[in-house]
Amino acid sequence: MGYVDEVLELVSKRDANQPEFLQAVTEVLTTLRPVVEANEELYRKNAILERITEPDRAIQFRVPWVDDNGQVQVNRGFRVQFNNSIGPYKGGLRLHPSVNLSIIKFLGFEQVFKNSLTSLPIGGGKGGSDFDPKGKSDREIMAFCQSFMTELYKYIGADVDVPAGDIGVGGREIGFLYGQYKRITNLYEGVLTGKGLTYGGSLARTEATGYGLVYITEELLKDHGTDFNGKTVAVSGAGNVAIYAIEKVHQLGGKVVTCSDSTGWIYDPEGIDVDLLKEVKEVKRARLTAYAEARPSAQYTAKKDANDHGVWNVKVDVALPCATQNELNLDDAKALVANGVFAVCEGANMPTTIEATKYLTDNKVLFIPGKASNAGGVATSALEMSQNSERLHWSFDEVDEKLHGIMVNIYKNISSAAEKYATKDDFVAGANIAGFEKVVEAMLAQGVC
Ligand code: NDP
Ligand code: 2IT
Repeated sequence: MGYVDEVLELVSKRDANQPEFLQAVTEVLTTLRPVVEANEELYRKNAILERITEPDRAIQFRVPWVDDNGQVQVNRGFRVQFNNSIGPYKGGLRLHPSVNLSIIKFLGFEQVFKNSLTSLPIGGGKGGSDFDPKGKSDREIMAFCQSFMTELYKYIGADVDVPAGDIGVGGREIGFLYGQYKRITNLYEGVLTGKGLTYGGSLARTEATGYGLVYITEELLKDHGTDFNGKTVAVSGAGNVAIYAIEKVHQLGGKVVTCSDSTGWIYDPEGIDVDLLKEVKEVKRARLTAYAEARPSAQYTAKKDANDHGVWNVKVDVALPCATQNELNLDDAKALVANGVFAVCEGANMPTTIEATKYLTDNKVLFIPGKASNAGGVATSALEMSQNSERLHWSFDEVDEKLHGIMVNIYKNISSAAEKYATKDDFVAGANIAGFEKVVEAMLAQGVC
């Protein structure tokens, strides 16, 4: 049996009850075959694949907090510090009832390769909790965040591990988390990114993941003789990544006609009104029904169940999944192909199932995986860390220009790795291989650790 298959078997046995983690490991290791086979003796001797699939540590803790009725609630908190070979652990915190160790490990594993692709010095980690922020008052959110940080602060630091936002964690939550870290440690340091602009945040971090996704998609389109002008685009999600992806597509001359949340989705043939969407989601924290009520051209469809992904049935040129993992399955891929989709680029982490990815790429749809196409968020987090270290503040245009350059560079690197080791335009292999090579070189240089 080859080395890749041996390690896949080992991980499947060891983590049999972690389906999302196994999915991510399978997707990465199977595409690494050409590189692993070329270096089999060296990698085996140094147990590179065994080490890269096992986190440095996984911390789990109790998060007790008091709700508005005076009742004590208990949630489960996680921080998985996956690999710090090329820099301090870096990755977001997710607050969603579905969060468990499997989900945090898959996200931490992906983050290792993504962060490497940014070309900036950041290792991979992820954390979060099964706390559900929906319907909670600001005071309850603060109580939860303070309790979460009261445990988390022991394991993080500006040069150790730097968390940020993810699903359910935006500016409000980062503010409460930062305040508690500062209060406990008495340190004013860049321990979190995505901070507010008055206390060390970076301009353009809010926009960065969505903008970065569209910058790399634009590069892909350019490389294939076209651009966003006049293109119709489907976006899923209606959160941070989705909103700023929609905004940038519109700036580049495309038209986004869909968005969604966990209960329903919008089809708006006139193009999504991004200012209205921001008002509904960022200010009012309301459902998409509020968007449809305020916008005559919009049609709202309630989801029948969690597997109802109506947005992928709309005829579009480009699809940008920006909600959550496994939200684009084989049936969705078939619908997109039947409607003649040209490119699918992932804004979310692992939104496309392995079968759907294969179907899309077998049918010659251009496909960029999230670890490359959503890396603009974490890359701009690393730029926030740089600004914090030098105690300076860069302009919006300066950060945005750097972000653009980083995304173009990622596109170049994943394209050339695909051509060198796999086939032209196999960006899944290209992203995994390009991300892996740098981490492995650092692991080998640092010896057994
Ligand atoms: P937000 O919390 O801002 O938005 C998430 C959106 O996805 C919401 O519209 C939400 O709907 C929907 N959603 C979340 N979970 C589910 C679910 N289980 N089923 C259906 N819909 C769901 O998160 P972000 O925009 O920050 O994150 C979106 C994706 O992008 C995630 O995969 C995240 O890991 C990834 N990502 C985020 C980055 C960032 O910088 N924020 C960077 C790189 C990747 P509802 O509100 O109804 O739950
Ligand atoms: O998945 C991701 O890359 C993020 N949620 C952003 C992480 C970060 O540290 O900015």
